[in-house]
This record gives sequence, structure tokens and C-alpha cells, in this order.
Amino acid sequence: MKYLLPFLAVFAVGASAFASTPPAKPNVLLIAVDDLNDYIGPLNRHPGVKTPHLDRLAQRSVTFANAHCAAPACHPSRVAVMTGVHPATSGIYRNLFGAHGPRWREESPALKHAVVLSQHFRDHGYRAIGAGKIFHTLQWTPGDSQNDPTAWDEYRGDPLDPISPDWPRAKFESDAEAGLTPGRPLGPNHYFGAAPLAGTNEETGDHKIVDWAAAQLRAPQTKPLFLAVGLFRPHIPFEVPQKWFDLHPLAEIKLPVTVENDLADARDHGRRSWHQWVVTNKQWAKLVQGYLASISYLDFQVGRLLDALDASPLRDNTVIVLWSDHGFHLGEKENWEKFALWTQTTRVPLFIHAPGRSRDGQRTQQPATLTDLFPTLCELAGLPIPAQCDGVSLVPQLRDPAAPRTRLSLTSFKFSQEPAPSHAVSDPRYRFIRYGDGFEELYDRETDPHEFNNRAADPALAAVKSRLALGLPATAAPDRIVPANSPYNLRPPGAAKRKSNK
Ligand SMILES: [Ca+2]
Repeated sequence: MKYLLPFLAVFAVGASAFASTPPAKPNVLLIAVDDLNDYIGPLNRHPGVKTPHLDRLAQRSVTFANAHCAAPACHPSRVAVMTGVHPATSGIYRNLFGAHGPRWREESPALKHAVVLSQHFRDHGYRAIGAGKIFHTLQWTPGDSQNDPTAWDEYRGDPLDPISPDWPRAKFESDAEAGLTPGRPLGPNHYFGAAPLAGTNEETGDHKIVDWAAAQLRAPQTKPLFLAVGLFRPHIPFEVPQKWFDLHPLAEIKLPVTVENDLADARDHGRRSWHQWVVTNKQWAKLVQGYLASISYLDFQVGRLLDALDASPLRDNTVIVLWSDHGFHLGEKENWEKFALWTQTTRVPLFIHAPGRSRDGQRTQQPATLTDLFPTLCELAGLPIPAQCDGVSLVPQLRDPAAPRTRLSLTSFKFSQEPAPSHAVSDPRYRFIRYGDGFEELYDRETDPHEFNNRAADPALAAVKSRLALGLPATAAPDRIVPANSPYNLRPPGAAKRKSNK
């Protein structure tokens, strides 16, 4: 045997040199951002934003400038991304609170056996790890999480309470002390509010999550890596260290572009009391300042993550995807937050870098839906696309951002005041919404980028409306409700209400 070894070694080297070795699987860095709208440099929706690192990411990826969430709320949007199943198929249109695990499998028959994106990569040889808010959870609802812990090799901290322990709160005056009228949205704990955090970035939740992700990127890898990083700001409360507020002095804040009686020809979202409280108490500019400060803080964390990737051995063979779960209103159409179907609510930042494949630095106006991410990532990694996926791969637009897509974007939501789900579609120019009771809105975004002028009844656009209506689902799954006896309910039926973690 002793004399045979050199021969075997030579043979082994020779064999490997001639074998057709498949190309190394690309690593995946999936960055989920919470409530980030188009107030960022690359999408240029609002003056005065400061997002140097998102600008940098746009230079090294394709910007999908007409990308939309599948549903305009955290929970349904995120389940749709992570399963590839659209709300019109699953019936998960709204936030459903009080879960401690993947209760959506019991809420929706279509999701019962759905494979989660991270699990799919794990099933095909990847190490799949995650941190922060990927599935729905909130800073102030400890243990209320829709994450599926079995879908990951490793998750930072408690996968069923991934962010609430990490966030300090700002000091604030009570509304009475500050002379504000009663009726602050979400109550007196200032979750709907803006205030600087004492202390440094290092003490904030997203910073700790990026630290963890950076350590994962530095560690030796024995398998291709699927790393999902869920960042929570700019979600409310708009509480980040003072330095980010200093970047956006209150005197320089511009309010969003609005017109009087914008809702006269559009569907009322049922949330105008929020805006009335903001205007009555002169909080509009202060809240915009808090949102811009939170975006700049988030941008800084994205920069740290990109720096960590670039300093790692994974730098040249990693697909980067950054997406937000939905857009955000700051008073447009007298709305705050989300829960509507206008472009301000549904348009999301979406950047994709695929080494050697994406036309980095370019942008596309072709419509995309976040359910397209699952098949896109499968195609980029050479994985089969599960039959559950409703989306269509965006790889053709990564190769050629001008390549037309025949499919429109599709966003679906169940308004409490509507009898059935509502749906909205976009092509590169127009936006069409049909509500659950049949009411329609049609906007020409080329001439009316703020969607002030509903032209659904305009005969000149009748053909456009008919064409866009073809993108609406012929049938849509009914709205799902919380299953009363799910083992994933955070509290058993009838149990005492949890204390808040304020
Ligand atoms: Ca969200």
C-alpha cells in the first residue's frame, strides 16, 4: 500500500483536473428591511434623504424601480416572500397577531406544506442561517413571531422572539406634559412617535444583528451560505441615536407633496384619524424627521453589512438581495404607515446583485412583485423552483433591465370595510386598483406620479383599464382568520393578556 499511495494521489489529481466540476454555488445575502419606502436616494421620491450606502448598493446591483409588495402589511408580505405563495392564493392578506411560530401553515391550506425559502436552500446543500425580523414580529410584542424555527440551521437569539430584547426606548414626555391632545395613534407608549435614543449605535437592535451577520460572514464555510438579515428600522417607533436626527434638522424638513381633498375621487382608507392627530398637534415635520433619521440609521447598517461582505472570502460569489416588506405613507392621502393599495404603500426598494449576471448600476421600470424573489433566487443558484411558487423569475431583467415582462405586479389586501379582497396592478406606466366592492382607481403615473387624479372613468383610458384588469386574479382565496386552537397561538384561548414590554 505504501507504494501505491503516490500513484493514487496522482490519479486523483488527474481525475479532478479533467472532471467537469460544476461551478461553485453562489452564496446568498438576503437583506429584509421593515417599512422602508421610496424615500431613498436611488428612488428619489423625497428631498433631503441621506442614504450613501443604498446609493452604493444601487451601483453594484440592478434597481427594480417598479417593484411592489404582495400585500401592504408586514405579516402577509413576509410570508409571501418566504414561501413564494401570493396572498391571492393563500388568503393571508392582513396582519394576524398573537402567534408563536408558523401559524400561517394552519391559517391557510395553501401554506400547510409550503417549503420556506431558507429551508429550500438548506435542502439543496446550503447552510441557511438568519437573524432579526424575517417573518413578522414587532419590537413591542415579545414572543409574537411567525418565524418557522425548523427552516434554519441557525438563528440569532430566540427565533421566536428575534428583536424585542435588543431595542432600548427613548425618553419622552407624556402627551399631557407636552400639551398634545389625547388620541395618539397606538396609544400613550409613543410607538407612533419620533425621539432620539440615548447611547450609541452599538446599543441598538439592528447594530447587534449586523454584528452577528458580520461574524457569520467571517467564519470558515464548509457549504454555500444562505444568510438572511432582517433589519427593523425605519419601522416605528422612529427612535435612533441623536446623530441621525442631527443629519436632518427640523427646520430643513420638507413635507410630502399633497393636495386638498385628495380622497374625493379615491377610496377612503379608514385611517384618517391618525393624520388628524398629527396635523392638530403639529407633529408632521417631526415625524418626517424621525423617519428620515431612521432611514439614515438603517442605511448605515446596510453599509456595515456590505463592508463585512467585502472583507470576507465570500465577496465575489454572493448574490445580494435587499427588499422592504412594503412602502410607507407620511401623510400622503391623509394616511400614515401602510394598509392601502396606492403606489406609495406598495412600492418597495428592491436591489439584486448577481455576480457575473446582473447589469450592475442599471435600473428597470419593469413591474416586479416580491413573490418573484423565490424563483429568482432558485434560478441564480441552479435550484428547482417549487410548484408552490406564484412568481416569475426576474433573471431576464437582471441580464437586460429593458427586457419586457408580460406579467403585471400584483398587490392584494383585505380592507376591514370591504366585503372581499382588493387588488392592485402596475405596468411600467399605469396603476389600477379594484376594491372588494368593485370601486376602481386608475392612475397615469407618467403624468400624475402622486396618483392625485383617478381616471378610472376616463373613456380615453378605457383600453388601458381593460388591459390592466387582465392582471387581476380571476379568483382570490378568502381572507383567513386566526385558528382558535393552534399550538402556535402565543396564548391559549382565554389566557390572560400578556404584559407589554414597554
Ligand atoms: Ca413592515
